[in-house]
Amino acid sequence: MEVGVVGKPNVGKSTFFNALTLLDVPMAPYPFTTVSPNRGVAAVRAPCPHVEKGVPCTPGNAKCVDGTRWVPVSLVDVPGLVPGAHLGKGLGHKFLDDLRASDGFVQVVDLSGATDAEGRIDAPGSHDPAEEVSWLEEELIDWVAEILGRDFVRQARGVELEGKKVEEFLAQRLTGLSIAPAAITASLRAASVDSTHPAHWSEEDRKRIAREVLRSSKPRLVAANKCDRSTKERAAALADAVRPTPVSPTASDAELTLRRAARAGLVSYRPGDPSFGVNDPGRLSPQQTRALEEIRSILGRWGSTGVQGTLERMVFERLGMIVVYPVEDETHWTDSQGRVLPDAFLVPANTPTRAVAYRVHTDLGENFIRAIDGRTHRALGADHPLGPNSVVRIVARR
Ligand SMILES: Nc1nc2c(ncn2[C@@H]2O[C@H](COP(=O)(O)OP(=O)(O)O)[C@@H](O)[C@H]2O)c(=O)[nH]1
Ligand SMILES: [Mg+2]
Repeated sequence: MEVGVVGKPNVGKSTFFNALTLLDVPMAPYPFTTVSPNRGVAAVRAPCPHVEKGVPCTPGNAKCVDGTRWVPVSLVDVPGLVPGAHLGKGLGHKFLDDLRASDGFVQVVDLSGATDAEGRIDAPGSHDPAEEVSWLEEELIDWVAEILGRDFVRQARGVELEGKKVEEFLAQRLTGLSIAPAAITASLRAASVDSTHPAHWSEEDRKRIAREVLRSSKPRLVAANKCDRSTKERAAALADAVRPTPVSPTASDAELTLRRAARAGLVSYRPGDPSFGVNDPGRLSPQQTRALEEIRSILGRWGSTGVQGTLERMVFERLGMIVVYPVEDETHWTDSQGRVLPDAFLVPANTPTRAVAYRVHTDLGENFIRAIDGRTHRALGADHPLGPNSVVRIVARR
C-alpha cells in the first residue's frame, strides 16, 4: 500500500513526508528543491492484541511500543505540481507518472494562503487553498484522461471489430494505476458513456470516465498545512469549500522538530501525542527552549500537530484499511518459532481469509484449507471477511 503526497511547490510536502518517515531529504523555501520522488516508510498505529493476551509480543515487521503497533505504510513525496502539470509543465508529467502506484493522495496545501500557484512566497491570506484542491483534481483528471486517450480511436475501433469487452480494454490502458476491475465497470456506468462504441467517445467522455475512475479508486484527503500560521475559522472555511473531500489541519514543521528532538533525546514525544515533555531543560539552548515553547502553544491551540492523524485518517478512513495478525498457532498466537504475533498486515476491511493467506505467502494461499479465528477458535471459510484487529490462523495443505 502506498500513499502519495501531492500539491504545489512550497506548501510543506517534503516537511510532511520527512516528519512521517524521519528521513532527510532536501528542504528549502523555494520551488523544485525536491528533484526526484522520495519514497519512504511511515507507520500507522493500531492496538496490539498482545495486551488482551497478557503476553509480550515478538514483532517482526511492525514494532510495538507500549501496546501500540506501528504498521508500515509506503509514502511517496513528489516534487511540486504546477498548473499544466499534465502537459509536462514543471516536469509535471514525470511526477504524475510517479504517482501511478499510489492508492490515495494526501494533498498538502498552505492554509495560511501565503504561497502562489508556482510556490513563491506571498502575503498571508493572498491565496485561497480551496482553489488548489479543485485545480489539482482537474490536473489528475487530465492526466488519467490522457493516459486513456493515447492512440485511442484506432485501438477502440479494434475493440469494436473484435468484439472485445470495453472494460478489459480500459483495464489494459490503465494498467499500473492500481485500479480494481470493479471500479472500472462502475466508472463506465457512472460516466454514462455508450460502452458498446468506445470509438465514438469524445474527449469529454474520456474525461468523465477519468473523473469517475479517480473518484472511486484514488481517495484524497487535504492536509491544511502551516496551520500554525492560520486559524480554525480558515480551516473550517476550507473544509466547507472542498466538501466532500475531508480536511485535516497540520503543522508539519512542528512535527518534524518534535520527532528530531525526540530522536536526539531532548524531549519525550510520540507522534500523534497532544503534548511532549522536556527531558532535561538544562541541556536546551535558549533558541531550542523558545522553539519548543512555540510548538507547545501550537499543540495547545490545535490539539496535536495533526500529521500522524492525517496519515491514519487516509489509511483507515479514506482507504478503509484494517490491521490483521496472521499466526500459526491459534491458541498461543505464535508462529512456528514461538514468536507471538510476529506480523501485522494492512489489508482492506473485509478481506477474505484466503486473500490474507496469499498475502503471507503464495503457497499458503494456493494450499489454503481453512482459517481459524484466534479469539473464538471457530473455523472460517476461504471467503470469510475479516474485521479490524483479527488474529487468524491459516490452515493449509503441506
Ligand atoms: N509555518 C510553517 N512552515 C512550514 C510548515 N511546513 C513546512 N513549512 C515550511 O515551508 C517551506 C517549504 O517546505 P517544503 O517541505 O520544502 O515544501 P514542498 O516544496 O511542498 O516540499 C519550508 O520553509 C518549511 O520549513 C508548517 O507546518 N508551518
Ligand atoms: Mg518538496
